[in-house]
Amino acid sequence: MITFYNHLHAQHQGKLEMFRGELVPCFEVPARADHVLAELQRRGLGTVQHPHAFDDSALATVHSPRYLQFLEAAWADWVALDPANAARDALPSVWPIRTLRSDIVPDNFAARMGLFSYDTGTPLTAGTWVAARAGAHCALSAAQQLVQGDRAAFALSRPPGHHAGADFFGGYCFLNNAALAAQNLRDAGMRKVAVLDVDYHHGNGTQAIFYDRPDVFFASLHGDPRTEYPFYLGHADETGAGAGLGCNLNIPLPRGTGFAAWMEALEHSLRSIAAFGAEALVVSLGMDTFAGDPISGFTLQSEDYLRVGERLAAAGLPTVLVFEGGYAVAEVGVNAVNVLEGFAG
Ligand code: OKP
Ligand code: ZN
Repeated sequence: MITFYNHLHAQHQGKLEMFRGELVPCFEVPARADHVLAELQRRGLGTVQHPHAFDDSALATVHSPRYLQFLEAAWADWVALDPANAARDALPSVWPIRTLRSDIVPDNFAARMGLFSYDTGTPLTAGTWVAARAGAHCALSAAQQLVQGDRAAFALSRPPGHHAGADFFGGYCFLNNAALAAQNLRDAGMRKVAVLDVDYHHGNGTQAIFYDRPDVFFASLHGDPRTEYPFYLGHADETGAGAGLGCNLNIPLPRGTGFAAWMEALEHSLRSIAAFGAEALVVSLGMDTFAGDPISGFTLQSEDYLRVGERLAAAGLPTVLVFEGGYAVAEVGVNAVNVLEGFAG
């Protein structure tokens, strides 16, 4: 399987995120992707390429024009506020919650940050746009590989994407790589596509993007949002809306869930995807289900990921695997590449 590696990922390197009233070092660090690349190369699992180039219109298949304009200009706008800002990342501090207006894009940069975000854990940095865009191109390149007839392709990128919505960032995510891959497959003529999100955290961005769509099924198994990030989406009663009713499946699982129960939820998801009649599969491959993950609560072991890869392959669909979370940095390479090795059989 070909890997499209985001060679520009390290340009996004957040310093601090807000956690319980203080700024703490970011969990989402460049070393994560470096470990996956090193392990891939160590095992010789397929070729590694840089992403193809795409027009910015490719990002607009999922994201709104005003959000893309904001994101592209954000760093320059931040530094224009105060030249000293060049030494620190931008974090939002004010949001248009219920009863406030989201239809007017404010001239004030802090207000714009809040309009297009939902948490204080996602620093926007000097290289965020360049890195996130190249990451999106990895996902699009992987989708194109399927269109050309490959069985599977891997988008090895960061920052992750599944929390990013059509017009907002958050949860360490800026551009929704998995959604872009799924939409690309649709645009290339695949009639029905499924996104399966196995990251510990619910993929609220991906769900929202496809929620009323009958052509893209979204399935996710994740920490119960009653206690786990992103808290405000990911419940079992979210089954889709309008023409998309029945095309969304959430399986929230309690903190402490182990491999056997997790695997049952995976089975359920894949059966639903088969019943939907998907012609291709996009996997949001978060590795933060690992027992050693510092911000998550499931207890999967490294060898379990070989079984995960085998089960994903057994679905028999052309598959794009998109790297998402996983913050046990020293183990994330072995764990992710175990999925790929299991998949390759
Ligand atoms: C991104 B992905 C930790 C707070 C958690 C957000 C978690 C985002 C996870 N101190 N903040 O789904 O792996
Ligand atoms: Zn996650």
